[in-house]
Amino acid sequence: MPAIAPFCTFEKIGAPRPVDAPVLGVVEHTVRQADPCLTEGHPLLAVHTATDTDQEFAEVWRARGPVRTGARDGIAFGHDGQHLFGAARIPSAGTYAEATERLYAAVFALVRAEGYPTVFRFWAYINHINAPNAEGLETYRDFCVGRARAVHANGVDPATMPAATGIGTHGGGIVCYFLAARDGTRVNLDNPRMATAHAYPADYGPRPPIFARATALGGRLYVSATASIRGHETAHRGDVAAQCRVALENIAAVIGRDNLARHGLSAGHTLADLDAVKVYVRHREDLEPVRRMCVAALSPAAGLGVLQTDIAREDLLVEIEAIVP
Ligand code: 3EB
Repeated sequence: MPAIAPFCTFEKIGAPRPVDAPVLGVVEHTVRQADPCLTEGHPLLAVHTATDTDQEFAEVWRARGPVRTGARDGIAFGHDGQHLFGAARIPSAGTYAEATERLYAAVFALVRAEGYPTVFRFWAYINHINAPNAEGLETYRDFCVGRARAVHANGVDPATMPAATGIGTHGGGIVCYFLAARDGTRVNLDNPRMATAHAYPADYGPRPPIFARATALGGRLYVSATASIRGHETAHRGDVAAQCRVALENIAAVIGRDNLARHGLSAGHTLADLDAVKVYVRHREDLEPVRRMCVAALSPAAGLGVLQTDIAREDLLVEIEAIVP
């Protein structure tokens, strides 16, 4: 029996948790940022992705048994024998490529050393993501340079890089967290409607983003932050409702039966199967309309968090990530 991959629930920050359900890691989406730390037996970090306290929630990753914690190269981690959750932060700086390369290299080294070689989900929250860095390069592109260098310098095949979120935060620097598995088969999925990110043309930056559109592991599907992109081009500039619709259509395409069959998987899912949905909205006035569109498309039982952040491309107004549990 392959191990069941971990799942997260969205809970009220500070709400009491049952003692019989150990926690692998917690990410608080809040109106402030706090460096990763080890507390109450697991890693905890706070990301400034909310602009109002009514957007706040805690993303709680459950463990399958007792959790051991540690820290290495600035990465705080928790692991339960099957899965590892790690978190780190790069402080505010004029350029990020070097520190990003070091951080991803440290992640690759950590998961090898601890015996969880299969990374299956990455998140990176980047301050001033659309602003130029000290050398005039957009900060998101600066981040992509560092990640690409780390992938190549460490002999990692770009096609093995899993689903990811690369998005804004109002807090300083870059906050990163990730999940890795001891064993189990990871299948990275392309989206038939979208170009493979690591094959984007050079107009999107000196080095491409490197992530999969979704990753299947242990019976679950982790869907990357997904936007209104067709091929490699932004669709519906300036129209948030149309962008939200295309983002949802793109997610439906990546989790659907045809796409899974193309990747050798036999299941098939629809938007009604999604849970742990995080919706990132660029402009405050778009929060409620986007929330309403997502509520209409999702199961009423789905965990849903709607946050206000900047997004990796200046012309993207909304981005959506989710899990098929
Ligand atoms: C895109 O598709 C939009 O750099 O890890 C989405 C998900 C995006 C992940 C990343 C970036 C990342 O190009 C941006």
